[in-house]
Amino acid sequence: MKKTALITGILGQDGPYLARLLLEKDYKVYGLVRRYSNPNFSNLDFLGITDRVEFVDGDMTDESSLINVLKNVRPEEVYNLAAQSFVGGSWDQAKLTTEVNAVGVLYLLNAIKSLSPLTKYYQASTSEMFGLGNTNGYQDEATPFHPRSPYGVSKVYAYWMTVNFRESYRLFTCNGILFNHESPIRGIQFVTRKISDGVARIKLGLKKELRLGNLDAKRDWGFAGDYVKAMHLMLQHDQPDDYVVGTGENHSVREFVEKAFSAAGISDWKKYVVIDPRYKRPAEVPDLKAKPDKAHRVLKWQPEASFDALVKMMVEADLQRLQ
Ligand code: NAP
Ligand code: F7E
Repeated sequence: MKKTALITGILGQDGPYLARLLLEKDYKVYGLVRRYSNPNFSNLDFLGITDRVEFVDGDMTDESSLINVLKNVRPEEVYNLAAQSFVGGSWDQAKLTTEVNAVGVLYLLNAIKSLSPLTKYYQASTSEMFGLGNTNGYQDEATPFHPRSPYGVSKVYAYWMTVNFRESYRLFTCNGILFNHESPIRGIQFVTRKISDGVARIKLGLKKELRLGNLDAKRDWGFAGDYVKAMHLMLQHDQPDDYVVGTGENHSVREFVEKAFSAAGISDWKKYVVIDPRYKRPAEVPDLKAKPDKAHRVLKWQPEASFDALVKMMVEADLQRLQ
């Protein structure tokens, strides 16, 4: 019998990489899609797997739709990747962000508890929960949370609900506390893809400048294709637990910009970059760096793509797409 998995957020960045991994492992993959007149399957198309996923209708803000899906599918594994995931937009849409990222998780966990209590659950937690929190310059599972955005706050609620359902009802629930991970199908609003797309357009003469906010922020950037392997490993372990997942190395936005222009053969990046206060945030997370020792030790997980390889992969993909 094939294993079955339900992925929420199947049309985003991580959903398609995870779906591809599970299909390679011979899973039957269901993807939760909310109602659209014109759903956008381009990220699944990019990986060539759209036809191999079975889509089910549902919305994280509509409890009855999640109950129906759980009743009909009864998956062995649920990967909850659905979210309003753009930090920068979460101040303007704080209520929506809370309803999807926090209350939606409560609906999903309740549905699992009532209808399919043996289902293993993965919660897409995030380094944004740490915010200003750090332990000697890095973040690990013991670092206190100090979120700096409505997004970060909503994810802290979801994190603790995931822990609480494990402790209260003995459900198999795990938090993957993932640091930033990117790819050629990263959403265009996020800084890495905004840069790779902008650089490719400048290179091809389609654009004259790239407008950005805070270049000093530092992030621990990895490749999404590596990170979905950690999600899967968490649910295969014999005990449910929470894990920090990152590369252990960080870089500033400025360094990403420099490398991206250089990958396109442009050396004088300062000529093209304009600092625009519209892209600065009311409260910034200045510096994130993972200490993923537990994931290395317990899950035997290691990232493969380097920072340089990631930047190059993204710039080359955007050049190819635009050409
Ligand atoms: P993403 O590209 O923004 O994808 C999120 C998906 O959630 C989208 O497909 C979106 O659907 C779906 N969604 C939004 N609201 C929904 C709702 N009300 N009901 C059902 N689905 C809804 O995010 P990602 O980068 O793949 O990240 C996956 C998850 O990991 C997110 O939970 C994110 O917060 C978390 N995370 C991401 C990172 C990272 O660096 N990428 C790091 C840590 C944690 P539509 O396509 O219909 O809009
Ligand atoms: O910003 C700075 C910005 O939007 C990174 C999400 O996946 O990862 C992501 O959240 C940094 C910030 O990602 C621009 O101020 C400068 O310091 O790419 P980002 P994020 O906020 O780190 C975490 C782990 C998640 O969980 C989230 O879901 O870059 N920055 N100039 C800019 N950021 C953007 N977006 N646009 C700019 O023009």
